[in-house]
Order: sequence, then structure tokens, then C-alpha cells
Amino acid sequence: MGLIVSCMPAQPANAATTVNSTIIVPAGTTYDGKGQTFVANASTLGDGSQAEGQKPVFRLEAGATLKNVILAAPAADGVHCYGSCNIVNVTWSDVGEDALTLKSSGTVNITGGAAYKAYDKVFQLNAAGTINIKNFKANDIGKLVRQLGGSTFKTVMTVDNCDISNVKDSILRTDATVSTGKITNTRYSKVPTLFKGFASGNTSAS
Ligand code: ADA
Ligand code: CA
Ligand code: CA
Ligand code: CA
Repeated sequence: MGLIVSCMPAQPANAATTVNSTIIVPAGTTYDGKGQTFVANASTLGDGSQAEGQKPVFRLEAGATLKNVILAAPAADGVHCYGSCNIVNVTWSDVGEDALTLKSSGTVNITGGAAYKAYDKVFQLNAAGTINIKNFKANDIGKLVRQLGGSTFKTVMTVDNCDISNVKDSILRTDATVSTGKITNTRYSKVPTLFKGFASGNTSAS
């Protein structure tokens, strides 16, 4: 008797991986999703609604890199960065409560990728630091970056070579007089205002 080898793939290539507990990316390491789609288990991580307190799908420790990932609904609380992190070619096809949060001070570098369907915020800064967003596309969002409401620590926000459309509020928003925002070489469509809450002289767009 010969072996019967099935030609059916175990899983279609585009099937989403359901994440039941947060995937931790240790300090200084890289997680390469290789283009795979990830969704949260709504009952363990969160349903991606506007309810606060949901868990992230990925937690990046200081200096970690996340690349080649698609986050689809439900995306819960997206990605949390504990210190600096690099986000390369990550697409949120339907942002959950928000897409990414800086939880402790550092620099977030977002390169490539996109965010769609963010009822409110895409990137949330809950600690002092810098966010550099380059070659990114956002459509149907509330705000691209929001420094935690009422906070006074300094953040530096830069947006370069991006394509941003259908924004409800603003691209960059802070309440801190020390924070700065800079937008360069970026295309907009249906954006009510680029900056909100910055002190005069702390923004530039070219
Ligand atoms: C809101 C909320 C904060 C925090 C933040 C977040 O700004 O007021 O307490 O939960 O969202 O990190 O999503
Ligand atoms: Ca929130
Ligand atoms: Ca959404
Ligand atoms: Ca959040």
C-alpha cells in the first residue's frame, strides 16, 4: 500500500490567527508576522470597541520590532510599546479601541503600513517620547496621534511622506504646551485640521 498524500493545505494561506493571550516580543528582538493576519480573541483580549482596559494583541518590550503583520477585527487594544519600538509594515485593517500605545518613555518608529477604521485614536502616547511616522497610510480615523488627554509631559510627533484621509478630528493632538508636531511631504484629503492643542510655534507643516 502506498501512502496517500493529501494536496489540501492544512489552512488557507489567508486564514487569520486568533490570539488568545497577548504575544510578548522580548526586548531587542524582532517578531516577523510574514504577512499573516492576526485577530484578538474577543473574550480574552477585547472586542475592539471603544471600551477602555482591553488587552493588546502584541506587547513589545524596549527595543523590540514588530513587522509584516496585519491586525484585523477584533483588534482589541492593538500594540503596546514599553519603551522604544519599531513597527515596520504593520497594517491595522480595522483599528480596535486604538492601534498602538506608548506605555513607557521611548521612541516609536512607524515605517510603512496603514490604519483604517479608527473610531477615535490610532496612536496613543501615554508617556513622554517621540513618534516618527513615515510612509504610512491612514483612512477613516478620528486622530492619527493623541497624547494622553490632560497630560503635560513632552512628546515629539513627526509625520513624513504619509497619505491621510477622512479624519474626524485632527492629525496630531496634544494638551501639553511643550510638545511639538511636524508634518512633511504628506497628502491629505478631508482633514479638518492638522494640529490641535499645540502651543504656537510648536508645529510645522510643509
Ligand atoms: C483614554 C483614557 C485613558 C487611557 C487611554 C488609552 O485616553 O482616558 O485613561 O485608557 O484612553 O490608553 O487608551
Ligand atoms: Ca483609549
Ligand atoms: Ca475600528
Ligand atoms: Ca487604548
